[in-house]
Amino acid sequence: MRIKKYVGRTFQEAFEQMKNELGPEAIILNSRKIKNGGKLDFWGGKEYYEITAGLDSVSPRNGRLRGMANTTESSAATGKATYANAKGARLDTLVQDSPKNGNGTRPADFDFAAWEAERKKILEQLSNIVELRDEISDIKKTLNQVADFLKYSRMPALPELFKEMLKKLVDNEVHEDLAKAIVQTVYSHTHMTDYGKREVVTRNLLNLLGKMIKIAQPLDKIKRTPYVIALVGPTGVGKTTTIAKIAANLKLFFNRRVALISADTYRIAAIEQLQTFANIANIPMSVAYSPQEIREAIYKYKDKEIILIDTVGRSQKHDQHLRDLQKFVDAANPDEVHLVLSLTASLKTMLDVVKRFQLLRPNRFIFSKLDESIHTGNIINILYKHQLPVSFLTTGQTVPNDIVPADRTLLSNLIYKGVLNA
Ligand SMILES: Nc1nc2c(ncn2[C@@H]2O[C@H](COP(=O)(O)OP(=O)(O)OP(=O)(O)O)[C@@H](O)[C@H]2O)c(=O)[nH]1
Ligand SMILES: [Mg+2]
Repeated sequence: MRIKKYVGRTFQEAFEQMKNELGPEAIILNSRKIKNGGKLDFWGGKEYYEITAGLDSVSPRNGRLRGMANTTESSAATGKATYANAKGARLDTLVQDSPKNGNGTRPADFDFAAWEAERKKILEQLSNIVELRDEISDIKKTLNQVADFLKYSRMPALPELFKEMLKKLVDNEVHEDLAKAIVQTVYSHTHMTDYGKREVVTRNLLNLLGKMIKIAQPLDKIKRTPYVIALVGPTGVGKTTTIAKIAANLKLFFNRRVALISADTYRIAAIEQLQTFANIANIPMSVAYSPQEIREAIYKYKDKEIILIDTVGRSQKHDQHLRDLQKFVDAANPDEVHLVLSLTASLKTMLDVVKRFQLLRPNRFIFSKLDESIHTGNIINILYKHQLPVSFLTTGQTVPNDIVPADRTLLSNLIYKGVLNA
């Protein structure tokens, strides 16, 4: 196939050139409107139209083509040709001279004026389509530029590694505004000569994330006894399982005297669940059916070092349920209240839970179900808004193994890379 470009001040002008040179077999491969035409700007910054046309073979009629300058050869099997054919861009009817009889004369009744008018109309329509398409593509371009501007407005010309870092944080669901602020801070704390050093840049980021996170004092280091800890949170986030894991670890690995209280009188299965574990691990356990019974149970375990209280899971949407739960927690007067947040929940849900559970005055976070989570960036989203220390992460259903005490390095890696050990 021979391909050539035609340029005109109007679509029609370019089209006429094409028609004259290539004749009725021509196929329009592409057409566009060009503004401020760069190197080709011989019309002084005005718009012009460009038609890229192709011709399958050289016929006697358009034999001129052979000697044409700027004509390029290309395979007939190119995607463009297929595109053109598929679009039905064959313009025989337009390019043709007016219909003729076999002897080369026009039929007597042929209305040349009407034929010319029709031909002109089609050309105008074609020209309008090209304009419209260009306008849409201009709008698209502008929209993309606006979106990019909004995204990166406060971070012009960031070095590549920082842009990559921003993308990775956002991919891991760190809120975009927060991710930008983080990257900006890392950027301003990185020496210019280190902008291209991945190791240095990553270390600076992990250090910053580490500084944004508070870590709870490890429970095995607790001195004041009995130390009372309650776990609260929405239904099914893993409170009871986590209590069992904490209790087992404190007893088995740190040889601490531990006791359990179940205040989940709403679900009989919950009591059984914890009781079964307590029996196996040989840990004393009491059930409290009222706030008063919680006080009694704590008194009963006054010689223990750590008392862990399991509470009923409550939807953050039920104010009355939360107020009932508050009475139990207040009665226990706990040293620590750990709010368990499942990492499988959306940021919106997690933030709503944190807000509603303020009633119970939590002073620690436990992030559960890390193994099922796909957006660990939410950890920093939460911690940035609510500056509570993190005590544990839970990583599966197995008691007592699937729990990890919070740690700065581990959490920073998790937020940035989405994995525990990287
Ligand atoms: N994948 C995964 N599942 C977990 C984890 N922790 C708990 N689970 C599971 O989540 C489900 C609910 O756990 P529970 O410990 O009963 O949750 P809860 O918060 O006490 O639930 P309620 O008392 O009903 O509010 C169980 O199937 C657990 O095995 C975890 O870290 N990862
Ligand atoms: Mg439970």
